[in-house]
Amino acid sequence: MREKTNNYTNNMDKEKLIPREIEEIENEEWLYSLDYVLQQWGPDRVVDLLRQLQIRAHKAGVELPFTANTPYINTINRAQQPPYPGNREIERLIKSIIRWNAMAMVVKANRNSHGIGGHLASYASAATLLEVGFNHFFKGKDHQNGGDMIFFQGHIAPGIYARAFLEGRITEEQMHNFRRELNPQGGLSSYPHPWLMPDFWEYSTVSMGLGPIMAIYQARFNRYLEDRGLKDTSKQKVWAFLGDGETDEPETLGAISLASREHLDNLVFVINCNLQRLDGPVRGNGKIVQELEAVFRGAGWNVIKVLWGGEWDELLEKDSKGKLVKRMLEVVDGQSQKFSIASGDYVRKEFFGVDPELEEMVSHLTDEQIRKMKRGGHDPEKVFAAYQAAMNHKGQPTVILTSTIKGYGLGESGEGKNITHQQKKLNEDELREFRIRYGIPVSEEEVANAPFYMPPADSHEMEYLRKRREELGGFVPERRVDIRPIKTPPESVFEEFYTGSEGRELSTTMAFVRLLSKLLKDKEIGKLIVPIIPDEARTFGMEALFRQLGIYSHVGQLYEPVDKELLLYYKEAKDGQILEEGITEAGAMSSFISAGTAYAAHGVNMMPFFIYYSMFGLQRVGDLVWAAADMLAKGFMVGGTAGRTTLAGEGLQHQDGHSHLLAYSVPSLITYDPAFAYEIAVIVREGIRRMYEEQENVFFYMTIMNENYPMPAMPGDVKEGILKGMYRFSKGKETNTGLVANLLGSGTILNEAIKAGEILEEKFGVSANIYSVTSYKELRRDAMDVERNNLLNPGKAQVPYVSTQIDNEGVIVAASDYVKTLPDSIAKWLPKHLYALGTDGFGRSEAREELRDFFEVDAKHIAYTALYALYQEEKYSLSDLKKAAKQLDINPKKINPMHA
Ligand SMILES: Cc1ncc(C[n+]2csc(CCOP(=O)(O)OP(=O)(O)O)c2C)c(N)n1
Ligand SMILES: [Mg+2]
Repeated sequence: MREKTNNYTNNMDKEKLIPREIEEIENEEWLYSLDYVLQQWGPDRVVDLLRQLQIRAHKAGVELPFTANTPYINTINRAQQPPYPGNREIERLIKSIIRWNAMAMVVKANRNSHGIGGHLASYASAATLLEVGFNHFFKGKDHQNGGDMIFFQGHIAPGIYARAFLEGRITEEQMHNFRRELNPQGGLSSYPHPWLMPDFWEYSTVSMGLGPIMAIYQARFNRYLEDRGLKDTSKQKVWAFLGDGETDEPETLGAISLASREHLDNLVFVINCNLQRLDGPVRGNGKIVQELEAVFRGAGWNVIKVLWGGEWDELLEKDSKGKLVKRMLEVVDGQSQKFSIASGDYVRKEFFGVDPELEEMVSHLTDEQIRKMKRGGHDPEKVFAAYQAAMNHKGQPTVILTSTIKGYGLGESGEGKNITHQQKKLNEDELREFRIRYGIPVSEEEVANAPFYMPPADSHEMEYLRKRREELGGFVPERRVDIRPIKTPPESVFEEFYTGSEGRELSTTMAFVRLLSKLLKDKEIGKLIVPIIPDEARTFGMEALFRQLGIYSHVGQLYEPVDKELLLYYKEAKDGQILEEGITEAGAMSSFISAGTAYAAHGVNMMPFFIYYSMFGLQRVGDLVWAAADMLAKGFMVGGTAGRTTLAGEGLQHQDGHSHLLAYSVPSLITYDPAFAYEIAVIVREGIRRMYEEQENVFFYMTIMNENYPMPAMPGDVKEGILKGMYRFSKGKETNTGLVANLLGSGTILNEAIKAGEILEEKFGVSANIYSVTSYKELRRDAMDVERNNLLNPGKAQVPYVSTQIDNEGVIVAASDYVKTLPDSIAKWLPKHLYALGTDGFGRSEAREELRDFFEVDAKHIAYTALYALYQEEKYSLSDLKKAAKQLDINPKKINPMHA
């Protein structure tokens, strides 16, 4: 950058010093020419000239520094601003009352229960951004265009409740019980949680970063519904309100290029740049707005900056030399924060005082007038102009970067302070000041109690508020489920899987894909299925679906695919059904959520099947899975290439031996680790029945594996057992020793248990009952339910399902391709000690057989463990056990895979 001396400007080229007067004359000439061209021919001509200048300079060897930035001023200037359609005075009054009630609910909550938490400062800074939306933009569910989808910043919830209180949707008792949901009179959840307030909240956003990424995929899913002819969503907008601090989350910015690539002009981000996060400034030494502008413009978004309130317009118009604009840009955010709460005198000296011409510019203003010059995000006219521009913009998503003050209006103790995020209390003086500043009609005696204020129902403000919402199609947010249940496809669709593969070898993955293809052809549900794949369709043998269904692309296929002559070519189509997301599990999970909540959001029963590498699911995008549960999303998560030893060769980062353990943590996730094709068919049918016919608020997780083996026929009527989590697959042969072992296996490791049973029977005379455990989680949850019931209702003891499965005879050994915690989690309800085998420890790049030996989950280790268990019961001698160990090639000196 340029360094100034008194009379010369030191240009980049240090040799040439331009006399200051000459520089100023040159500047004026060039700027005058630009003004002339703009006036004469309009902006396009200016752009053209600038481009030509750029080329000329480039050819002459002048390197222009890259910038995606525009000046640090409002994108929409005063002349372009539309007239404000609302009644500013009444809207201000409504906003003030909401501000007061939002503040009061947090203050009260913390007086009643110290440490209950809540936030004052974030809503205080966002109130204008939201109120302009509520009064003029956000469409409710009854609007003729359909409702908008609004992802509210999670911790501004008090403001949303305070509005709903005025709207008559939330009672005063509930307001009193903010963050006290267990209160018998009803309370309010801390943040947007559909699970807890299913008629109110739609999108869970408080885990920073999830709101924005879900909003992007929601906007894209709306297009998908439209392009597939399932619903007209063309007039519905998706809004995401987020904080500037939140943009540091990779999820916030990680998918923005999808939005521009897909031309999602139905999407608007509003980033509240109050320059602060929780602990302090977001970019004290930089400028977050400029940083974000460059990022979003670079990614192809329409960027609208709303930085300065109307009070600045006059000054900016006077600023013919660009000195004010330059000053606005050079002040770093930490300093801006200081200016935002400083006295007028300080701003005059420190902001304007750096240049006599700037100082002169404000000489007619009093200190008080200077102090009151607003940030853009607090000026409804500026905000309205930006929103309207966003609504009308075509071909690109829009981000509105708006400057505000955190804790706006909270007075001395909070406004713009670094501690403001955590502030939860106001003292009497502060309450009084707040009341005066916003003109709240609360009496002097009452003010200390921070009472809620509800204007009379027939007051102008209440009539105005209701009328605005009526015209916009009803209250927001509102979650509404109005959907007809789907009929589960008949058993005939699933029956081919019940009869086995007659010796033909296939994997559970192949069986699943076959089933999915069949369901996709089903007349009733076929079109509702949304197959979602990050980038491994070929890994799962799903490429046949490319041709059958097409890969969704809004623009169709603009090229001739290289494999066009093949039967299974890579077919993209505007009405394609598959969402092939590319390598983004977070994006794919967001699509799962959009599809899985479409029954509520759109009244369309979509059925997502999200198929991915199981290792990159719950571990990689666990927080999104949690959000899906909160949002009552439905559908099937299908973890492919599962199993620590079954996915051979791929090693430590790919081989999943714990996603089922992670699945335990999500309360409404029904989880299965099936071994055979018929189990998969039973599970998927039941999933459809429970989620779409019975409309239960659950979703399903199932792992599928890629080892080939013959699929047996269903051994009798075991459907109930499959679904409850366990059934006896085969009964052991009678042997003359009277020794019995019960072997429990899951997934592909069930085959090892079956082999172990044969070894035990043939070589050691131990009769082996084989059990398939499809879900330790289901077994455990049933047992926990029963146990708790028994505890609370003594004398009426019931027995958990898992306890009814194995009788007292015989030892118990369980093995799976997952960690030992799973079988251990049901051990206390079994009649005997359970010996668990599993894949604790890191994976290895190896072949299956070696891996199963390494992790001690192969047939020989299962058989040996059963003999050891018999020895422990004193039914097998030590010397026989040692002999057996040799015979089975068990190595006692082997390293423990758990530590290795
Ligand atoms: C993933 C995640 N990490 C941390 C938090 C805790 N948290 C809540 S609000 C907040 C600061 C938010 O700052 P910003 O996004 O700028 O919002 P503002 O309140 O300033 O509008 C933090 C760190 C969270 N909610 N989610
Ligand atoms: Mg912030």
